Amino acid sequence: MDVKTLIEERVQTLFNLSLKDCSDEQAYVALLSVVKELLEDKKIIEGDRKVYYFSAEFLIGKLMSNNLINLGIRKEVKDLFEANGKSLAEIEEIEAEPSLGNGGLGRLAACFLDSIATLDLPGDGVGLNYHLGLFKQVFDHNKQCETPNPWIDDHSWLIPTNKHYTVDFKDFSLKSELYDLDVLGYKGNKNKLHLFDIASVDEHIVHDGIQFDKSNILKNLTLFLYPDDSDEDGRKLRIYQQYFMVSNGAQMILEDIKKRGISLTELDKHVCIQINDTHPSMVIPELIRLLMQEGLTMKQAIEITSKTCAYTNHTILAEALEKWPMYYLEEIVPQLVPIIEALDAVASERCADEKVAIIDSNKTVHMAHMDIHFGFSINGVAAIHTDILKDTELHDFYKLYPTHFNNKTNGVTFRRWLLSCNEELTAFIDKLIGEGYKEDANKLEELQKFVDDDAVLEELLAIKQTKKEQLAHVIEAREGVKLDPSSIFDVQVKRLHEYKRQQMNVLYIIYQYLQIKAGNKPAHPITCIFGAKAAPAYILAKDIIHTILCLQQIIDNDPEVSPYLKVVMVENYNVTYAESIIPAADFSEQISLASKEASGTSNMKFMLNGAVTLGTDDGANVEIHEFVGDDNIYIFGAKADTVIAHYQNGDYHPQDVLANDPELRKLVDFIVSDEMKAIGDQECLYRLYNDMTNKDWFMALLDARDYIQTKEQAIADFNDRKEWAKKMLINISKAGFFSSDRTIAQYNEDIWKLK
Ligand code: 475
Repeated sequence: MDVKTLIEERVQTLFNLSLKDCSDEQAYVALLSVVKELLEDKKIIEGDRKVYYFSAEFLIGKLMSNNLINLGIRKEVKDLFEANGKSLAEIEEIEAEPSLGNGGLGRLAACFLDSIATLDLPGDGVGLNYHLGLFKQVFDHNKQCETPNPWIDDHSWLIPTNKHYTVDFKDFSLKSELYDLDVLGYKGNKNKLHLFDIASVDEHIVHDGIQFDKSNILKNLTLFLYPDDSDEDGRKLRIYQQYFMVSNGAQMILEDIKKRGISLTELDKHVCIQINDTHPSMVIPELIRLLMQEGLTMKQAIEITSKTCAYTNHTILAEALEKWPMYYLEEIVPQLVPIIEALDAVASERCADEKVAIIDSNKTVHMAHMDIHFGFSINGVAAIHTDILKDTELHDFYKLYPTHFNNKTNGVTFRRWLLSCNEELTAFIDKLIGEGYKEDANKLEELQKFVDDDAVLEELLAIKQTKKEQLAHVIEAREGVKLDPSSIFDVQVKRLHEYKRQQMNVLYIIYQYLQIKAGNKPAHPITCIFGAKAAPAYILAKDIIHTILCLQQIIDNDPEVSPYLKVVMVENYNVTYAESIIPAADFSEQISLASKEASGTSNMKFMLNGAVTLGTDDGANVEIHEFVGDDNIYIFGAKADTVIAHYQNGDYHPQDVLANDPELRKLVDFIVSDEMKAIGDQECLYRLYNDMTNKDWFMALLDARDYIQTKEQAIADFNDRKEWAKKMLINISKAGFFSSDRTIAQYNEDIWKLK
């Protein structure tokens, strides 16, 4: 039966209505039920060897649109709804977005699952089923507040399985429940995302935002992703979550291997476990423990585990590398302690230097060190990042295991970040070069031949304009803020973190505001769009949000300024929001302090959608720069080696910069000006001001001057529409390398070695 008939009949059976007469909700429910069935019928990708991607986060976004694309039926369904007076886009809005991730690392995991299935490789995800996600951000009095983000209802994509495992903690055992999600490859077969849960979780224990009793593990284990770890109970809860995840995953893998009649001594030939940053690192001692329980010696178990596990590092920020006091582990998972001690002993035989120890002299366990000593591969996520790991951050490990280090520059799935979110651009590219690029992204290079074709350049600008108008509608509906789609859309969307330097962007806004007040209008009106959540306990990040929101208000209320400058920070930035913001961007802000952003992945999504990068030579920006050339990117700021030298010498002081640049001082001073204090919270504003002028750990003031000048140049260049359109076209044509299909092919070639 064809899809159209299936859907029409489903509406009839479920609601006794025709498609024309049913509500959008009913249409959604019927569509979901049909699509789930189509997925169910798809073959599971099989192979002798399989990868398991262990990750605390899978920021999968809504699934309907992607599933329709990968099933190859999106157009049909869209037409059917249209013929019945409905809009597929509006129906897709009904789906709740699972907020199972923070940012880059979690979204990368989701892109990877899509590409693994698309390349027809056997590979599943292993994670947790957080009922209330990360949190939902709401703004109140220009401040971030956190509320629960429930996403599971009767109409979710989760498939209950009948699989259960027992996970032992020191004081009690938990029986797990496993939910699966189907992950369908583009026009292909499927893999699974396994999300573990427990039945006793109780959403009613949450009060006052996202507060809850952190010690009540039975009720809270899978409530939230990364609950606030600013206190001890919060940190212990993270260990409970992490161990629960890896123990379930490891048990599931061993069960499967035994079912297949394979000897556990051969595990490494059939299984590869990719450890996504340090949150799943306990899988190493847990796997060793389980193998020993099955009769292997410790030596055998260590050897097999080391040949099975591979580790990806996503950050050099010390605070993000998990390390736990040994007594936490003794209190929660004492069964791992003798194993970790044994691993530490083996590691110190290999090298006695405390810098590479698993357990340091303070009895703290370094998870990354365990991953490196007892995994067979360690990779960074962009060329410069891997070089920094080898040369600086993990140099002592590199000396020990030079062949284990490798780079895998990140990528993004073009199914979601082009085909699904930018139908207009997709259709245009199809028309210009055919659809071959959908299977081989490098074919986007063929767009180069149109670089002097005026009609093509004009159409590209027209599509961008359409996407900007669409975004303006979305923002007006959600935020009540009206944007001018003829202004430049200058976008910084990502987690709020000092190293990403939203505060430097703030200085630009203040600069522009003061210029306009002084009678100097910008070369072109500009709209600065922000989207960012701050970790609930990250005070300074919240101060930056507060500052942005106060600026937004001041500028909105100033008729002298608002025709030329607008600021909008959208509430609860998430994958769905990104899907309408990114296609509408003119400038892609990638302004982290060089050396700090491991890769970045929104930079790739923006370039693919024809935005031009304004960024530092950091992360994957470096590779984007190489691909597009100097003329099609705006690079500014200190280079990584300069920054690293400043840290080593301890010779960066913001006051030195300010002493030499009185104009810059005026910009910083504005944060605590009368205008700001009239509407803002003085404590927040002064805290940020004092930090920026006395500490400025991520050197925003060092690069601010260069940043402002470079951005002014980009604004001026934007006015030459034809030249700008060429930059857009070249960016799109060079984006092919940043497809996660390429990244996954490389993981497979060098690490996983699946058929
Ligand atoms: C990098 N998240 C990006 C991206 O590789 C990079 C850490 C600790 C606790 C919770 N979340 C984290 C990250 O470290 C993270 O998201 N890292 C990001 O990984 C994918 O593109 O540069 O910052």
